Parts: sequence; C-alpha cells; structure tokens
Amino acid sequence: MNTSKSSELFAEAQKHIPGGVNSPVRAFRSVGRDPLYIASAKGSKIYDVDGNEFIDYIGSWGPMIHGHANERIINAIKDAAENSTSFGASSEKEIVLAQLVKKFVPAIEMIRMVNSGTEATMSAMRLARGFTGREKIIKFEGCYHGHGDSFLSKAGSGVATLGLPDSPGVTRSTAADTLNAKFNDIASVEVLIEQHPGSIAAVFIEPVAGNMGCVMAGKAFLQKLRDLCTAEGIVLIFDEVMSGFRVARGGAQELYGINADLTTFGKIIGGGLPVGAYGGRRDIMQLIAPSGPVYQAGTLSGNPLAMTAGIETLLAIDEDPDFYRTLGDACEYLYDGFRSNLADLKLDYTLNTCGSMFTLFFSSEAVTDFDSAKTSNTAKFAAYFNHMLENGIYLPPSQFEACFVSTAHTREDVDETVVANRISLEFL
Ligand code: KE4
Repeated sequence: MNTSKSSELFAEAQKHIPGGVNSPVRAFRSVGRDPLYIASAKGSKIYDVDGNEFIDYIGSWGPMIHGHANERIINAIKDAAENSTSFGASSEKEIVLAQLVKKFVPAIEMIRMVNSGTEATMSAMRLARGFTGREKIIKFEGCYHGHGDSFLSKAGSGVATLGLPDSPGVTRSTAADTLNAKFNDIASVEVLIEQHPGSIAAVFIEPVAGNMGCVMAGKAFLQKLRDLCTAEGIVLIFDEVMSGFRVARGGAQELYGINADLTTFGKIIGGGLPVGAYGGRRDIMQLIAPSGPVYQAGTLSGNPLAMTAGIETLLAIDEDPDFYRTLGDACEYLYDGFRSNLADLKLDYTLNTCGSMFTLFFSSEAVTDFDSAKTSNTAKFAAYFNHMLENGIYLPPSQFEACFVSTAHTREDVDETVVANRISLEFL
C-alpha cells in the first residue's frame, strides 16, 4: 500500500506542529508507522491523500454515529453557514439542542454547552467543588476525561498509549487533589473516602470506558458507587463524552438505569463539530454563572454551526425508533464474525463490546479494569493494526482505544472486515 504522500506531509507537519499532529493519539506512535493524512470521508469509508480507501472504525473517535458526511447534517451546516459562523450571542438553536439532550437523557435538568469534552469535565469539576465546598476528586485508573490538569493522572487514551507518566506541568498541589481508584473495585473507592472524610467533591467515571479500550462498569459496582456518593454527599459525574447517545439513546444512564448527578457530553452531541456539554441536577447547575457564582464561559460555546450539527445528529436518531436496534444488529453480526474467527484459529483474545463500541484485546484475560487491559500484548496489537490497515480496515492506532460502528457500515463492510480480521490474526 502506497502511503508516500502521507509520509511527506507528516515530515512537513513535524516542522510546524509538535509531533506533527494536533492530538497525540493520531501520531500512530504505538503502531510504528507514519500516520495517514486523510483527504475525505463518506459513510463508512475514509480516503487518505494517496487514494487508499478504508472502512473506518474510528469515526472521528466517536462523533460519526451516522457515518461521515451524512447528507442531512452537511446540508444543514451549509445552510447555517450562510447566516454567519458565529454570533457571540444567544440563538434559538442553543435551546433546541438543550431540549433535545433533555429528551434523550431525563437526568439532565439543565445543561451548559462548551466546545470540547475537556472543557465539559473541567467545568463539571469546578461546579462540583463549588457546590460541595470540597476540593478532592476521585477518578479511576485508565479512564480519560480530557487533558485538564486534574485528570492527567493514571489516565487512559493517548496518555496510556504513549506510556506517559503523570504529565509534567501539573503542579503537585493539583495532582494531590486527584485520587485514583480502581475501575470495578468499590473497596478502592471506600478506602479513599475513609482516608479523606468530608473532602471529596466528586467522583468521575466513564460508566462505559472507552479509553483503556472498551471496558464496562459492572452494574452492581455502579449501583454501589451511586449509593456511596448519595450517602456521602459526593457529586457523581458520569463522563459520557464517548458513551453518550452511543451505547443507548439515553447513554449509559439508560443502559444501567442509574442516574448521575452531573453528566458530561461531547463527540456525538456535536456531530463532528466542536461541542461539549455538562448538565444534570438543577440545584447544582444553577450555581453556574450568571445564575450563580461558579464561573465558566466560552467565546464559541453554543455556536450556531455546531448547534446545527448536533441538532441534526440527534434528530436523525430521534426520528428513527429502530435506530439502536438496527445499529446493534450490525454490530452483533460483526462481533459474531470476530468470535468465530478466534474460535476457528483457537485464539483466546478478549473481545469487549458495548453496543456499537468494541475493543479486541490481545490478552487471554478478562479485561475489566486498567491492570487487566495492560496485560494485552501491544506488540501483537501493533502488528494486527498494520495488517488490518493493509487489508483496508482503519482501526484506532492504539490498544487502549475503542472502535466505533456507525449506521453507515453495511453488511458488505462487515463481511470485508471479518475476512480482514481473520487474515490479520493468521499472520500473528
Ligand atoms: P475532547 O477534549 O477530546 O473533546 O474530549 C476529552 C474526553 C473526555 N472524556 C472522554 C470519555 C473522552 O473519551 C474524551 C476524548 N476521547 C479521546 C479518544 N479516546 C479523544 C481523541 C484524542 O485525544 O485525539
């Protein structure tokens, strides 16, 4: 496969941009090759600058649940752009998207739009501290909540992929206010609460984690976490930047039947344009300025173009009562194909799935937390990644990421992917 134009562009990019990329995980560092430079994408397909075509399972890391360049979304953005790209003032579309999110996620009584998942989690953390008057937060090893200082400890996603220690530049005092528990281990949370009585403002969790690869929280664990936070007056924050509108119409809160006090969103809510959001209980959210003293702001928050993309993305789901069943059927067809390949080849690698999110771990262990995720053979993953790429399948370039299926993935796409999966596994 010729990828020479991508490599030329990568060489030029490295002169101007740190690592040649605007986000580390795109650098393909852990899979030992130059990153691809993408020229276009449509539906389930993505095309690099050398003219190679791939079936895309990154989907811009989650937003593209309808596939790329969905006509309805693109046409709406084009129309909106005619009326200017930003007003720096309120528009009706902000209300429309807020109402839509509340329709999908009943636990959201109020919501504030921002421009990324990172902004959403940073803001939710400040709000929880303002609401409780407490300073510490608990997160879980392997979860990733964006690049806010307080979250860059034992984080997943690109931090895990690059094997970075806790990031330089984060002050000791900031790091000291972040406590790490073990995913799916309620005792590890209880210990931290006992050690820091009355000091913990919030618990952040990806209820369906995507940033250590796809790992689901156990229902009993999540319920105990909910009960513990209620009993201790700790704000329970579900980071649904990835799982929101992805694992179910109402995200993980619908899937588990457990409500968070605050929820953060990103990705799908913006349909590929920069949108993040945080929302939840009215008694907490109304502390946000200007209705309350907790400050948070953003020049492009609620931007009419981004709101348009988010509105059309959610409306297209809302208007199809079979959306998640149809998507789920396509996913099960894919997963069955992968499972039969593993059985035929007598391989016991672990396939974790949740709705249209999945990760094939190159480990024979059950992957239920960050430690078990790290038993994966990342060298095998890198070889698998490159074989799949050579066979026309574009996966996240990291063992510690999730793959995403869209409604644009056809049966033919899945058949082709299952064949490529078998060929690639046979090479290992
Ligand atoms: P952003 O700031 O990248 O929009 O969102 C941060 C974030 C917060 N919470 C969760 C659960 C997330 O998954 C993310 C971002 N996800 C990564 C993919 N693992 C973004 C990809 C990247 O960093 O380039």
